[in-house]
Amino acid sequence: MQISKSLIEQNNESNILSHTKKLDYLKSEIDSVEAIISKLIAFQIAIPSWALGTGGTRFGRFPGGGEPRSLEEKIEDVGLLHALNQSSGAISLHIPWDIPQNHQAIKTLAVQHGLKFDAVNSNTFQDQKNQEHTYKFGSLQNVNKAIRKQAIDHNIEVIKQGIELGSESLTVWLSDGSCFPGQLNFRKAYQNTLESLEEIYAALPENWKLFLEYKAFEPNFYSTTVGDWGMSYSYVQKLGEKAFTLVDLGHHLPNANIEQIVALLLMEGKLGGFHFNDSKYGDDDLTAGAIKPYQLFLIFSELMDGMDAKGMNHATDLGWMIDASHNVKDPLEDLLQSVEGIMTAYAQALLLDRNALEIAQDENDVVRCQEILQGAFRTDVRAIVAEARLRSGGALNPIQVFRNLKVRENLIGERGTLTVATGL
Ligand code: PSV
Ligand code: MN
Repeated sequence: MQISKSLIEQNNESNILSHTKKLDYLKSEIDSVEAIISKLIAFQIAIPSWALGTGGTRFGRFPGGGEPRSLEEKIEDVGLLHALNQSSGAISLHIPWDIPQNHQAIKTLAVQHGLKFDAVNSNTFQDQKNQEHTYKFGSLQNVNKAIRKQAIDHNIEVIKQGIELGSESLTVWLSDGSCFPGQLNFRKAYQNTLESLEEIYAALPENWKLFLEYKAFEPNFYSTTVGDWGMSYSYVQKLGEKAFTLVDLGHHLPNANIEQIVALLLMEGKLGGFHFNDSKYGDDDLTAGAIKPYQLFLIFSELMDGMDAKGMNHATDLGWMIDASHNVKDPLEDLLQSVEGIMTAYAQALLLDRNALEIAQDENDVVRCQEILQGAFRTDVRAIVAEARLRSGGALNPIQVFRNLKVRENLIGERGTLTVATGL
């Protein structure tokens, strides 16, 4: 299914009056509205190929039907999102879930939908059919050299796939670790992992980046070999200038101060990118901004402060991606909400009067600091975000259009009710 521009325009017409009223009000209150809109238009958030189907838990899965059955259909789904919001212009593939049969045809299809290929992701956390060695006791950390080599070779193969598609980064997330005290020698596991990563790093093309994602626990429950930002930082620091830490918002211990982590990684030149999602308890992979929108805003405030201090380009100098999926929403509606949540936090952070905040900080005026910060957070910027979509040819209200056009019903008609997308 494809959504035509004229259908989006028709729907926009029914919303334009109330939208213009809200936008005019914001323009009368805020000087920087036009500058914020330009930045929002340039900002794109990559969609993970594995979030297009219904996620599940180990207790069950309740698919809604019409899920993409192939890489081609995953690209079509991201194309639908991008047509609606004009902010999801990239897809991130997970190998081997998404191995292209014909790279040129896949690239052409992506271009037709206005999409680029974001980071490619390797998978050494599952055993694949016909795989020689098991990753039960880890991959890059494994005590067995042949297993480490198999995992290294897989990552190098993923880089090759990415080169064919025009991707420019590899994200490595390892489930490596241990479930019980004494199971693993921490120092040996670290050393093996580092040496394995060095071999993968050596296979990176000149213009590529390697993102090393950390996670506190799960599936290992006693130790994780890249368990937090400090560990990831220590590896990427040793690997070299093309290696960076990737922050997945759900991968911290409860109440971690993620905005501070982000600020320091950025200051050290080692922040590579994000996997956005939200959570209450663990790696819940819920819609970005659904549970802790203030945290998302604070993260973006630190990002803007740190990126501007280094003269970085907001749109291109970090990897922006969603990593969410779950059981009870339509996955495409959920992704539309996640993108909206991220754009809202970005717009609010752009609104923040950082000069005023700095003066208040330097005067230790804690009350004023909070007033300034929360003044930006509590501004309803939805009309600004919608205007950015409108100007780039998207929908004022993407979910309303998705529902009015019966996109899910159409996808079920095309693909059937029993489809299962590959991936988690
Ligand atoms: C692991 O929990 C993770 O966040 C990594 O990014 C994986 O590649 C992804 O989820 C998919 O399982
Ligand atoms: Mn992730």
